[in-house]
Amino acid sequence: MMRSCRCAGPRAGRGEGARRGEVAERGEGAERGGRDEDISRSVAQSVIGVRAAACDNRCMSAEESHEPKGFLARLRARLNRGGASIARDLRGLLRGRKVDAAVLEELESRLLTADVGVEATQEILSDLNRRVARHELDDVEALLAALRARLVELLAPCERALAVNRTLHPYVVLVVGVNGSGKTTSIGKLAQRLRADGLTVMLAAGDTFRAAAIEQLAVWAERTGALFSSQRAGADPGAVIFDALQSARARHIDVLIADTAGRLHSQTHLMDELKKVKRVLQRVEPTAPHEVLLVLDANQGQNALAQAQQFHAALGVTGLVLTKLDGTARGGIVVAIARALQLPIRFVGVGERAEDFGLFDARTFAAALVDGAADAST
Ligand SMILES: Nc1nc2c(ncn2[C@@H]2O[C@H](COP(=O)(O)OP(=O)(O)O)[C@@H](O)[C@H]2O)c(=O)[nH]1
Ligand SMILES: [Mg+2]
Repeated sequence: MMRSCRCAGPRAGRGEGARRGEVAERGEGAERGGRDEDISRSVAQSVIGVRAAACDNRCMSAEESHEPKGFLARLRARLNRGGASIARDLRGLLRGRKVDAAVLEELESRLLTADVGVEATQEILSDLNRRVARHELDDVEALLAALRARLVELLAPCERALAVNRTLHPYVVLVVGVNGSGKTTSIGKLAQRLRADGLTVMLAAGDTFRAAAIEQLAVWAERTGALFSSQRAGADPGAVIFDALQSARARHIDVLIADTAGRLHSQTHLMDELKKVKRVLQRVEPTAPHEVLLVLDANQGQNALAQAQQFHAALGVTGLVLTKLDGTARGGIVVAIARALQLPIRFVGVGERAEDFGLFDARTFAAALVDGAADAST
């Protein structure tokens, strides 16, 4: 079985046999840096993108975590294409007017248009209705502030950054999602962040459905200085990822990120295959995968929620990436997903470049959803 294992970038070549273009020997040095040695090290979890030495998996806002201001500004500007925010023209329309049933109805239709979903919308509206009845929200500004606060409440439980356990070599991230959702691109962006945090990374080309998918991942490996483990198109994904895990372990790599296919002959077939990949990983390392990261395209609206439910039921998803928030008028789907699944949202994508990827921050997101790029300090 052929496998190429390439590396680019100075830190990636920590283990021997990691030079560019070299074919790795199977099982080489597999015991080196074994688990006993790993466990004896001091615990060092790193929250990705955060220069903290230790983490207790607590909620951490993007602001706190030194997320570049540029990313937050881009999120604000690009979410719902900026102009399509929930509050768009509402202030002008309702200035000086009392908040009444008609105003609440307009707000309801805007929440539904943004794909917040029927259930979450009803929940939000009944809360706002109660407060209007108590005369707590007399004008449109008070109403929008209450809406933002309610959204933050719904989104905050999902604000949990990925915490890589540095005592594991490797920490294994299995990336799943339907075709075109942005898996490979998100893997590249994540690899970039991990590398910037000084971690060694290997990418495993588990989407063997198309040769182009393998090439696409190889380009990201090259660009980010990650090791790359692949076989030919059509190879068994389980075998590819199994070999990659052995190889990453032998090289004492910090993080292995496994790409997978998003399209097979049927959805059942896809889930069965992914379950098999998970089992195969567990044969090498019973605690793996340490993160099952589901990538969802926000453009898919309610369909993304259905996908999340399906993947979660089949695989036990531990984290989400929401992509393409730049190109959708349906950013509200994040609220529907947050409410329905309460899964950690590890990252959001607002464009195709590596920088267009950042931590999920409930406050920024709620403000962007309600007010777009406009200033909306709550
Ligand atoms: N605008 C935008 N495009 C994205 C984002 N993430 C991924 N893409 C694009 O979506 C397309 C599909 O992405 P890909 O990673 O190949 O999806 P995969 O099939 O799940 O691996 C590519 O053209 C990516 O550049 C994002 O956050 N914003
Ligand atoms: Mg792909």
